[in-house]
Order: sequence, then C-alpha cells, then structure tokens
Amino acid sequence: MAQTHLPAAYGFLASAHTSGGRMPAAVFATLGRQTLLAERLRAQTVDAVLVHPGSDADGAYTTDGDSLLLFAGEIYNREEIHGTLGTEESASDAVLVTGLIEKYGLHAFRMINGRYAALAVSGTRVLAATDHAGSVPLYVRVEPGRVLAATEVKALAGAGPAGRCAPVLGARRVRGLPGLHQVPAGAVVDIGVDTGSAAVHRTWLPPVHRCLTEPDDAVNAVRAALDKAVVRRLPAAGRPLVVLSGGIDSSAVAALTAGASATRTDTLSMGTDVSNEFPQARVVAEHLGSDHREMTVESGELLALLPHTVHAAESLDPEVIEYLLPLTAMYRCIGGPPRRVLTGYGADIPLGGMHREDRLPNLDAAVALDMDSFDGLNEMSPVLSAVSGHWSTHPYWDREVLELLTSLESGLKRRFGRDKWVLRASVSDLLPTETVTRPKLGVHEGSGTTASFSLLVRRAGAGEEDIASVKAQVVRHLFDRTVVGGEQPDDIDIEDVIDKIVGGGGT
Ligand code: IOT
Ligand code: MG
Ligand code: MG
Repeated sequence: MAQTHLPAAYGFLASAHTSGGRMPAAVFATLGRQTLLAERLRAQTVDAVLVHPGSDADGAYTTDGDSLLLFAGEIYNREEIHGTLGTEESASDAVLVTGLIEKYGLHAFRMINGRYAALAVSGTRVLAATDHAGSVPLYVRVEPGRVLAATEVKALAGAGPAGRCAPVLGARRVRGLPGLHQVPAGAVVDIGVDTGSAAVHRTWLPPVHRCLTEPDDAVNAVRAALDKAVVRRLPAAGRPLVVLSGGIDSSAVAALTAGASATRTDTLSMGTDVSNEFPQARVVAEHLGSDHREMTVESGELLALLPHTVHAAESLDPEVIEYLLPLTAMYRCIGGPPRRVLTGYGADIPLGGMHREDRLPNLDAAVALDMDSFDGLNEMSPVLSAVSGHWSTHPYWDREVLELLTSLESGLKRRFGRDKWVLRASVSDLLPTETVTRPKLGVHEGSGTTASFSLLVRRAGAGEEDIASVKAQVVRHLFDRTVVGGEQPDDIDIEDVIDKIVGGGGT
C-alpha cells in the first residue's frame, strides 16, 4: 500500500530511448523503497526507478502502451482538476496529470498548483516539468536517441561522456557535469527523443505587478489563502508536524494547522549549544496546545553535517546552505516512521523579510530580485527531509499564496515600522501578541549556524575579509565531491576540508 498521508513517490530516475544505452545506477540521497519500471512503448523504451515512502509506487505513474507518466510529489488543486476532468476523487495525482496532458498538451503544467517533478513520455516525445517554484528539482540530459532525467542530479553523474549531448537553451547547466541541465522553475522542457531537440516553455512566472489593495482586504486575503494552503497540506491520516521557530512565519502555519487539524498537532524546535529560539517557540506551543519537542544539536555535530546538506540540496549557494544546515540536522533527528512536515520556509522571500529594509523602493527592489533569483538554489528541495524518509511542504510557496504575497505593494509588507506587516495582521487573533510582534530572526542566526561556521573558518587561520570566500569554496568543494564525485557525506571531514582550503589557498 502507498502511505495515504504521503506522496506516492519522492523522486525518480528515468531513461527514455529509441536506440538503447544503459541507465545509470539509481543513486539517491532520498531514503525510500525503489520500484523499477521497464516499459516498451510503441516508439521508445523507458527504464525508470521511482523512490517512494510506501510499499508500492502505484499512484506515481501511469502507462498505456504508447505513453508513460512519472510523477514525484503532490498536487494541491486536485478539486479544481477534478472539476475540469470529471475524474474520480480517488484518482492518483499521476492519473490527474495524465488527464490534463490529454486535454491540454504541454500546457497541462500551467494548470497545476503543486510540489512536483514530472516526466511524460509519449510517441517520440518527452516532457520534463517542474512546479512553479521548481521546488522538486529536476535535471535532464538530452542526446539524440536517449533522454535521461532525475530528481537528483547525482543520479545522472555517471551517465558517461557528454560528447553527443544536446544543449537545452534557457536551462542552467550543472557545475562539473557537462551535458546536464536543470529544468527551470515553472517550466516544461519539450524534448524530441529521436532528434535530441529541446525547447523550454514557461508555465509560471513570478508576478511583477503590485496591487494597491486596501489594507483590510489584503489582510483578509492573506489569511484566507494561507489557511487554504495549510489545509491542503494536512495529512489525510495521522498527526501533522510543524517545524516551529516561534517566528511569525512558522507560528502562523502552526496556528492554522492546529485550528484545522482533526488531530493534535506536533511541533518541533531545534537549537544548538550555542544558540536557540526555544523560549519563543515554547510560547507558541503552549498557546496552541501542541505536543512540542525541542532538540539540541552540538555545534560541532551540526557543522559535520555540511557535506550532508550539500549532498541533499545539491546547491552551490553558501548562504542557502547556512539556512539549510540546521534544518537538515533537525530533519535527521525526527526519527520514527515517515512524517508529513509543514514549514514556514519561504515567507521571507515575497515579503522581503530577510532585508530589514524600511524604505519601500528598496524593499520592493529586494523582493523583485529575490523572486528573480531563487531558481536553482534548491532551498525548498524535499530531499533535505527525505534523506530521513520525511516529506516537507511549504505553504507560503503554494502558488496562490506566493502570487498574492508577491503582488502586494511594499507598503503592506512594511507598515507601522513592522516587517511582514500584512502577515502579522492576518494571524494576530491566533497567536500571542509577543509572537505577532517578534522581530525576524533567520534560522542561521537563531541556531548560531553562521557564527559557528565563521568560527571554524577563522580557527583554520582565515582572515575576517576571507570568511565569505572560504565558505563559498567549501560549498563548491563539497558539491564537487558529494554530488559530482559520488562520495558519501559521512566520509568527509569538514575540518579537514576547511584546513586545506585556508592553508592551500584552494583545493
Ligand atoms: P527562517 O525564516 O528563520 O526559517 C524558515 C523556516 O524554517 C521557519 O519558518 C520554520 O518552519 C523553520 N525553522 C527555522 N528555525 C527553526 C528552529 N529553530 N526550529 C525549528 N524550525 C525552524 C532563511 C530564514 O530566514 O529562515 N530562509 C528564508 C529565505 C532565504 C532567502 N532565499 C532567497 N532569497 N531565495 C525564508 O524565506 O524562509
Ligand atoms: Mg521565515
Ligand atoms: Mg526564523
């Protein structure tokens, strides 16, 4: 049986070919069972591996002799899709996507509000698609006669020489892995397998307009949209788990979860021996009556997980890695059977929360820049929690919530001297005043991660002015070894890496 509270699959690796060729080994950081498919379609053959949390992957693919669809992740606007297709309520997400493709062709992906990567093979064509945020990363390698695709690029690292690989114009190439491209966020790549042609079509773009909405209307709209996004993400069975810092973003998610859930809510906070936000999270947990757990990670152990974070996120951005490191450590400590985890991640991007900027022109410039530059950072990747079997989902990056938040004029984001004002006002009846008015603190600050990483770099002998560049080199080095080179993160000693980079002026 598939797990009813989890997606049917977390990821996949696939080879669609008209000529032949071996599929690379199924190397995933994602933990799960693997199901192998070998389908001889009319015009091509598909070999695939689905990685999934339940005992089967039945809801993650469809096949009918001429076409095959692979789907990792989940859809949040299932009801609307049922409305247009007339499908059964029990239809799997893969069945819904197949129905949308039959009706709309590659434009199907414009219709979906979800957290997914999909591969649709039909005739001699392959469509490779991500959700609007590219929140389940997807990579492709195109050569005449064969297309490879995978939700983790490390699974394609052993695909052989890139000599015959075709370019995918408009898609980012991957460091150290010639021939590989990442499918852009909110895009579908239309590939002709026999010719190796590839064209990128956009299915979503961040809004660039801003709405001069009445403050009360904006507050009500944010509350309604966020509530809907949270409800759509609750588990069908079992308790929801919210990762809670006690900041406004995750506290709002926890409050809406507790209000809508048929069961009690579990909340979880992480901290380190250096720093934590435990008192602030406890205030929220007590107010909501959640079953709350705190976990403390020793900062040496935290930093030792840098290779694991890069291995899971496949990201080269050193700042993003600092945000994701404490979250990686936390997900690893959850333990037990696979859980559905709701986060407050991503709220600061459309609301400009990271910028502590009170001048409205600058605030909107920061929002516009961040909404233009998130693609490829992989900060929302499900692999971060899936390395321990858990499924994470981010209500603020629900397509409807994200569009609404992004498009509000900056005076609603910064108002009465407060950042993220519209969000704070929208949940002020659900949370203690001290939570609603609490200033922003980033996870990398609250856990002491940035400070601990800097200290390690300084101890290795780096000067103050070199810290940022050393960190960037460390992240690149870890990417080269764990993602490109296939080394296990457990086998890498982070202090050794830093010593070599600082001592040798590089590696
Ligand atoms: P922050 O907003 O502090 O945390 C993101 C989420 O991680 C929280 O909402 C919460 O669900 C979880 N979390 C954070 N700290 C803890 C903790 N101590 N215990 C348990 N859960 C916790 C960075 C940031 O400030 O995180 N993320 C930004 C965006 C980064 C910038 N990216 C970009 N420009 N593309 C964010 O919007 O989340
Ligand atoms: Mg936040
Ligand atoms: Mg925070």
